[in-house]
Amino acid sequence: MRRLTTTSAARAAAAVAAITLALAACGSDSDDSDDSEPAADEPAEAAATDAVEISIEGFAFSGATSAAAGETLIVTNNDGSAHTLTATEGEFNTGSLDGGASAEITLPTEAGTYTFFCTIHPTMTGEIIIG
Ligand SMILES: [Cu+2]
Repeated sequence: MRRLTTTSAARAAAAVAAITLALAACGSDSDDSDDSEPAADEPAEAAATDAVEISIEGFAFSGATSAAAGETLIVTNNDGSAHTLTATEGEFNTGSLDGGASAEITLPTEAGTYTFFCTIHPTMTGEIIIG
């Protein structure tokens, strides 16, 4: 019983190895002939995705009020106290930022007006329009 199981496992492993090799060979072939994939040295797309910034100072948010879908948002806390920038519906969140700290978050890809607040000081609120 035990020996039979071992033999089956060994056969299965050999079969998987053979399939993996076949797939690897196939994948390498198609990579050589596939020109539709964007080249790594295309700077245009990366440059189009700028980051927007919001800073926190005096227990208030200031800075960007709009952004492109999926854009990077850089949040900098210039206060002595820790703050967060947290979407009201939870789509994005910096987590707690100590005084002087900053964080980069990715904004939602769905267009709309997103409100946010500081979970430590819920009276701190703001909004950003994405789209
Ligand atoms: Cu706060």
